[in-house]
Amino acid sequence: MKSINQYGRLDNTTTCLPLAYGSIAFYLGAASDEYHTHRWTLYVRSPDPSFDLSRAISKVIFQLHPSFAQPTRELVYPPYEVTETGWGEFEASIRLVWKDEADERSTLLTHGIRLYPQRMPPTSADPTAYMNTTVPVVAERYDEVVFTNPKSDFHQNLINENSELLSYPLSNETNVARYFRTYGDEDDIKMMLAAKTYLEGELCNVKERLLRVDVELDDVKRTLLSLSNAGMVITTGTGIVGGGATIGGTTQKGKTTVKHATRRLWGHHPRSRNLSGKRKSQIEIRYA
Ligand code: SLL
Repeated sequence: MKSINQYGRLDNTTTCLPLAYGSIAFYLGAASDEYHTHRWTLYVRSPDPSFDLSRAISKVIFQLHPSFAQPTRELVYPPYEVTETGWGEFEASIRLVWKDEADERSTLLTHGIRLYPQRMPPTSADPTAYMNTTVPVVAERYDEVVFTNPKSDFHQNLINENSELLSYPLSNETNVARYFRTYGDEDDIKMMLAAKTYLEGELCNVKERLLRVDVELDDVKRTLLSLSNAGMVITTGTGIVGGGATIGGTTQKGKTTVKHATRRLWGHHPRSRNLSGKRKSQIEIRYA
């Protein structure tokens, strides 16, 4: 049982409110006015599409770049969003003003509105070719606001399950809500599995490369051995650049000794784990 203190707040309690906020920008095409090349929507929403964010928020104040007419935009009702046309990227701020019953200070978020895709295809000679009028540039962040020892009523209001449908659309813009990404365990697990598969593949490649190098090394040694048997004095040193590990054989005149270091996949010197280091062979041949 949670205890309520003299300020009407719950002791030893935190309430977590997940949020998603960001921008979705559409390029308006080559024929657009140079000051209005993009149409973008800046928004804050609940990552859970069935949660009514107005249960927590009394208003959202978006602060745009001063080049916009009336750069301060206050939204008292959801969906909390501003749609504009413009030409440039800038850092907007989003102030969340909590319900009076929360008795909490407002929370300030910042978001860099992005209009241009981050990566341009390297082969495109035409800079507008990578700008697409149908696929928007989405920049969204997931975050959680944590209320420490919240007011009891506010806490109850946030944790109560609500299976009713929202009384407002997720966005007033056609084409925006469909780009809202979903957050959930299922997606996270899929992402982690994909990452795991990728890493396993990379590991396999590295192992194969190491095995190939080992085979090459054996070839070099065999060649050296046959040369030395043919009457040459050879000294060899083979190591990993920067790692300093030496795996190799020594051959003396008349008597041949080849020291075979046991080589495991990762080498036997801790620093030979530096896989980016290239193996370097130093071969010196002197005629007897
Ligand atoms: C830049 N630092 O230089 C940024 C500023 C400002 C963007 C970007 C105004 C549109 C309008 C607009 O797009 N401002 O005039 O309505 O890139």
